Amino acid sequence: MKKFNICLFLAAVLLLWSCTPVLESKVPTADNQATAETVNLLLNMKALTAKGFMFGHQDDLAYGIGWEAPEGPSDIYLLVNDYPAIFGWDLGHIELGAEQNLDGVSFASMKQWAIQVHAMGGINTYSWHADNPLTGGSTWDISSSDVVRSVLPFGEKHDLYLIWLDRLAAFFLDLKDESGLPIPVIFRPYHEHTGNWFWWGQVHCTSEEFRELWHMTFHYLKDTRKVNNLLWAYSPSDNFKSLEEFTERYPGKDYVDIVGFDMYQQPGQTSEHFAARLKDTASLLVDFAVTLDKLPAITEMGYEQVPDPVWWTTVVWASFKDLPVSYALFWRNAINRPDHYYAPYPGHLSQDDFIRFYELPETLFLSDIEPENVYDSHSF
Ligand code: BMA
Repeated sequence: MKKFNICLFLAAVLLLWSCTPVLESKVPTADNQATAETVNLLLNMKALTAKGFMFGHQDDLAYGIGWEAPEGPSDIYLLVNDYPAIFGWDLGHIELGAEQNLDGVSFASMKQWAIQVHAMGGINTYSWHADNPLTGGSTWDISSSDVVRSVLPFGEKHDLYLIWLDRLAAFFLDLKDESGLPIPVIFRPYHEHTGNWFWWGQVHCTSEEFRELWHMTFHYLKDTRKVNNLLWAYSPSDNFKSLEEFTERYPGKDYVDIVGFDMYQQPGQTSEHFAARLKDTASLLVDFAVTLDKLPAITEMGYEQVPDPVWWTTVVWASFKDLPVSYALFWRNAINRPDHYYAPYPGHLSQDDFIRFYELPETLFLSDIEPENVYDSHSF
């Protein structure tokens, strides 16, 4: 009888165990402790690729052609009465404890704009042109190839670098909405690492060192400093032709949410040639993103001064119209460099084409994504 009872009990336990649904503990974000709103943002960005691709602009609210905040509000707004969906910012010099970034944008204002963008329903993304921690030079100081090694554990600048990461973390932790919840943002560190112009570039460190740099940054922010409002974006330059080349320095599936590349039309390059390259490279990216199960985006792009009057529809739109690219971030309309601008403004020769581009249903600006509330759960 006793034996029978034990058998019955074991059978019941087994049955119960086999019927209990396995709890899916894996969140879709690289950060397994990401806030609910951060997870929602990634899922909503994925869902939005079915609707179109989002237009992004660097430093859009800070300055433009002939104005600087508090004037504004934005070169894009002045043209189309709407804002970009994606707002790019750069954190270079946050590591120094400076009040302004390397382009003279105040970090205090940048925080206010991040809060404004979030409240309007837009999305913030941050790059980080960090100074050279070994030489004290700028982000473009490539005089030494020991820099990455020097900031890794046991390196001579490791302790300094952790202080830099503390300052970076403090900025992200300070991004709070009106109810005190952390604002989810995209972080795109160590960009264009397959080029050689930044201290973290390809010829200045080994693949292992680059990956270790990424892992260290990721874990320090996420685990030590509890920054759990970041989507992590990986953005090499556009010089890859195969998945092997694209992932040569890839930090790994658990460290990345968005994969992309940076690509610029060069002076003297025809729009036809550039459009063909952009389309091919974006198609490769989409294939890789599917293979890697990540969200594809053009993390930076542009054509300085946009000298082609129909560039927006014939190059940008034509390249992305059939691809599930999440967004394309166009670079800044610099206030401190008169010839250095990448978005149109009222009176620019490409303004009519940009308005046509804006009106296409599949180009997504703020008014297109705002009703979706990208920070809300849509019962995923
Ligand atoms: C570069 C240029 C520089 C700027 C840097 C960081 O591409 O726009 O003038 O300092 O980005 O924003």
